[in-house]
Amino acid sequence: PFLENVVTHPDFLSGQYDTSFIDTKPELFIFPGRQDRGTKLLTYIGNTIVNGYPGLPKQEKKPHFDTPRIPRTSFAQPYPDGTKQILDREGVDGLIRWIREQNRVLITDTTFRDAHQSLFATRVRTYDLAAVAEATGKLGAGLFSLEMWGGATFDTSMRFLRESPWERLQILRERIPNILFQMLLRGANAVGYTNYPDNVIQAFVKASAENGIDVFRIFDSLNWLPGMQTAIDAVRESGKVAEAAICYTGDILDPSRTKYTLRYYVDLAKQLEKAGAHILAIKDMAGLLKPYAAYELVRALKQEIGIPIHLHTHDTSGNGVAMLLKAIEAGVDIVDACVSSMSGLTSQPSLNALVAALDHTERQTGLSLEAFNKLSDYWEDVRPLYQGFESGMKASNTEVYVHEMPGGQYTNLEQQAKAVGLEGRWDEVKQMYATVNQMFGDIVKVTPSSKVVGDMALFMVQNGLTEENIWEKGQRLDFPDSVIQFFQGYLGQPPGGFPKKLQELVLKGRDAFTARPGELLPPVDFAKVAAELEEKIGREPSELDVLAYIMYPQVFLQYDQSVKEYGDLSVLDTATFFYGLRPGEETAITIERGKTLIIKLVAVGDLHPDGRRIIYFELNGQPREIFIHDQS
Ligand code: 3PY
Ligand code: ZN
Repeated sequence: PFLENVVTHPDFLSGQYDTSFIDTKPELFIFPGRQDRGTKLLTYIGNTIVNGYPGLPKQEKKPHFDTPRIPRTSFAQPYPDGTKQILDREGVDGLIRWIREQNRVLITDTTFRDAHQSLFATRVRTYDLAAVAEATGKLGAGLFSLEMWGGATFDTSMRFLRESPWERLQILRERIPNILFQMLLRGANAVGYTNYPDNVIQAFVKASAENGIDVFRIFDSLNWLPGMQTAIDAVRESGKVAEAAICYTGDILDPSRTKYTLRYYVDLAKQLEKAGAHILAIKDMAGLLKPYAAYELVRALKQEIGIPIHLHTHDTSGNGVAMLLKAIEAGVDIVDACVSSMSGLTSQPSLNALVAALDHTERQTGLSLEAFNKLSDYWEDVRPLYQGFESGMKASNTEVYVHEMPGGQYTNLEQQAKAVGLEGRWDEVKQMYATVNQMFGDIVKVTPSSKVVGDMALFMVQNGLTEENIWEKGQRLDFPDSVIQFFQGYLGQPPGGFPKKLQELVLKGRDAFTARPGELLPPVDFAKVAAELEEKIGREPSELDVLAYIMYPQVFLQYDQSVKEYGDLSVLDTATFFYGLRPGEETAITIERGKTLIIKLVAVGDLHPDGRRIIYFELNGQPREIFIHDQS
C-alpha cells in the first residue's frame, strides 16, 4: 500500500517532489483497507485517550481503579445442579410443579440486567459480567433465575458499548450452565420502543430461546392484553417459561385512586392465566407497591389464580425489603432482588439483606449469605468503573410516589435530559413527568409508554410550556413523534381509552386506531431484509444480525461499522474502554483463547497543525504510532 500511496500522490504524479517528499507527508503512511486487530484496538484506545468516551466528562487524568475481586471458586469444582437442570429434565410443567413444592421463597437475581439498567443506564459491559459468571453459577446455584438480558440491554450494548447482545447471551450461557436465564420482553415491542409485526416477535422469541433464554417475563406497557398474546404463544411454542406480567401503578390502598384497584389487577391476572401464562409476574417497575398493599395484592391473587406468583420491584422509596417481606408473608412464590452492592436506590432491594432477614424462618431462601457477600465484593469493585453514569441520587426518596417514574428509566431520562441541554433542571423534568401522566389520563408507565411520557415532559420543559399552554396552543404545536404515535394507537390501548381532547390536539386529523398494531403491520420478509442488510454491510448477515437490524436499523449499522473500524471491543477491560491508558500504563488484552496483546501507552504527541496527534504505543514490545484526530 505504501508504494501505491506514493505513485498515486498528486505531487508525485506531477513530478514536483524532492527528497523530503516522503518524510514530510505522514498521509502516505495511512493505509486503507484491512487493518490487523492490534491496530484497530490501538486506534480505539488512542481515540479514547485524545477525545474521551462519549457521555463521560473528559478527564485530565485517567482515574485509578482497583482490580475487582473475583470470588475464587475452584475450576475443578463442578457447577452444582440448579433450576436449569430441572427445566431441561422435566420441562415447563415439571418446573412449575417444583416451584409449587418449595416452601422457601425463591429468588431471581437481577444484578446482570435491571440493577445496572436502573443504577447506571444499562452500561455494564459483557467483560464485567463474564468475569464473574462462573463464580455466580457456582455460588448462586440455589437461585431461581438470573435476569440477565432484555429490557434496555439489547439496544445499549450495541449503541453505547459497541458489543453484540447475542454474544453476551451466548458467552454467559456457556459459563452459567445451571441457573435459569430470564429476560424482560416488552410484549409486542420485543426489546424495542414500538410494536413489531407478529412474525418478528415470533422469530425473536425463538432465537432468544435457542441462544439461552429460559424464562420470558412478558409485559405490555399499557397492561393491554392483546399486546402480550403473540409473545405468550411464541414462548409456549418454544418450550420455555411464559411469565406474563401485570404492571403495577397507583396505590390500591388509596381510596382516591380509583383507576387501578385491587379488582383491576385481579381481573387482569385471571386473564393472563387464561391467556397461557405459566407464571404471573407483578411488575412494580417504579417501586410504587407499598408493603401493606403488597400483602393485600398477593393474598388476593393467591386466592384467585392457580399459577405461581413472581414479584419484581424497585427500591427507590426505601420500602423495598419491607415490601418483599410482607409479600412473602402473603405467600408470594418468587421475588426479585440483587446483590447488595448493586442494590437500593432505583435498583432492586438487597438480596443479601433479604437472605439474612429470612434465615431461620419458615421461608428461608436456602442461599448462602457468605456466598452473596463475596459476589457483592466483586460488584463493589466494579461499580466505580461506571460511576460516570450514575444519577445524583444519594439516598432513597419517596418522591417516586409522586412522579411514578420506573427505576429503569430514571438514569436514562436523566442522561437524555442532559443531552438536550436540561442539565441542572432535573427536578422540573420529574415534576413535569407527573403532570404529563395526568394529562395522558393516568397511564401505566413502563417502556415504551414511559418513554412517551418522558419525551413529552422534556418537550414541555425545553420549550417552556405549561399544561395550560398545551390546552391553549396545542393546535399550533408540533408534538414529538413518539407522542403522536402513542395517541394514534401504535403502543396499544390504555385502560379507559385516550383522553379525547389531548388526542385531537396531538393528532391534528391524523388517523387513530384501536386494532392491534401487530395485525395491521405487514409481516417482515426476512430474506428481503437480509439481502438489503448484506448490501449495506458488505457481508452475509446471520439470522441474529437480521433480527438486531430489524429492531434497531441505525444502531445496528453503527455497531457493524464500529466492528469494522475497531474490531471486537468487548475484549477490552472496562477502565481502558472508557478512559484509555495513562502514559507508561500497560494492559494485557486477550483477543481470543491463547492469544494476548500487551498494549502500552508510551506518550501522547503534540497537536499537529492538521489537527492530529501521534499516539506512541508499544504493542507486544514493538513501537507503534497511531494518528488520531483531536476533536477538541
Ligand atoms: C424495560 O422495559 O427496559 C424495563 O426495565 C421496564 O421496567
Ligand atoms: Zn424493573
